[in-house]
Amino acid sequence: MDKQIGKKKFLDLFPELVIELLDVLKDNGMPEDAIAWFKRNLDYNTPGGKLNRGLSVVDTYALLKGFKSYDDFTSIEYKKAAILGWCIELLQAYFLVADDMMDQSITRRGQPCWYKVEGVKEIAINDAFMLEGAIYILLKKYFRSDSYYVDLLDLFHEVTFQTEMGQLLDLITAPEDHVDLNKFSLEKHSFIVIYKTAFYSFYLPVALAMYMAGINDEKDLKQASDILIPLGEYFQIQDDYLDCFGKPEDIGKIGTDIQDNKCSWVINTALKICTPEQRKILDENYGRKDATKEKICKDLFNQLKIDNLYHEYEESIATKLQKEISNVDESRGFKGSVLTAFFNKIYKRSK
Ligand code: GPP
Ligand code: MG
Ligand code: MG
Ligand code: MG
Repeated sequence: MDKQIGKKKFLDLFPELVIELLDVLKDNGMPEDAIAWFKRNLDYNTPGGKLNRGLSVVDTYALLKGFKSYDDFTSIEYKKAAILGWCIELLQAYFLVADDMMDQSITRRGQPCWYKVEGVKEIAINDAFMLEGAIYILLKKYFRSDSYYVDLLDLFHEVTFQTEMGQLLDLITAPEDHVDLNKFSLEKHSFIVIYKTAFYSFYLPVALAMYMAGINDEKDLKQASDILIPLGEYFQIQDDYLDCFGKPEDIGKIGTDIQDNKCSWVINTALKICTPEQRKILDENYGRKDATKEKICKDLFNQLKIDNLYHEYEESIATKLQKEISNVDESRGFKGSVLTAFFNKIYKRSK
């Protein structure tokens, strides 16, 4: 399976899906300017990321079916797998448009956040809802008569709600006007990130591909989630680490976690090892909308050698996950290689 070809094929499908989605507005008699607005929303927010989640649906499906190249797909089979992938990318677009407003972020994927674009502002809230709505238009159009249609609907609804629960906890643990580092803990962090990231980014792509491939035994779905959820937790810990220590040109966004008072892995790790004097510095400087105070926190994180602890964590979780992947039971058709592929995509990432 050639990566470059895979990405190109996947991206090539997107304009076609946009046309089909715009047709729904046309069929409803929406005026030209509204159709053009929805098109710009779709184009600006959906395809510009790494596309890891979307591509994973196609790649996972291919692995489960034992395909060696994209030529092994029938054309409708490829299209359906890729549409499931684009549905996750739409879900992600929906989340990110909304998340950037809630986090008051400035840039995303190397461009201004959608709500920051001239003339958009709060309309972005409705735009986020419409990105979500697009998922169900596509699912209905392509999967309505498949036996697993209801499983797909259920899965999207369940995972969306899990993500919203995680986002809720993320937000109320980080109020803007009141910093209380006693509210934070690594246990709470783990809960937040599993809910706000791991379900939709890691379990969802694999579960979708499994349903489409007809490998849907509860035991196999559980085997997948038992490894993908901790893998997703590791991914969000990387996101937290990179928010503070990554380069904006690598990650395509400017970190906001310190100023946003986020319950991130970095602050939680610092709280665990800091002296009472250092704790006082964090109490007085973390979570303030002030670049000087942000810098004081960053300097302290460097002094505490958080990056060494991060690399230690990374090595230990990697070893543990690889061992678990090697123990996967493949007797019903599920394959450990699906999980290895995910692991390899994120291990030691810097963007
Ligand atoms: C990202 O966390 C969280 C999400 C994408 C879930 C949002 C859920 C909603 C229901 C809106 P983050 O804020 O750490 O991501 P980033 O660093 O990319 O802004
Ligand atoms: Mg954010
Ligand atoms: Mg957020
Ligand atoms: Mg982040």
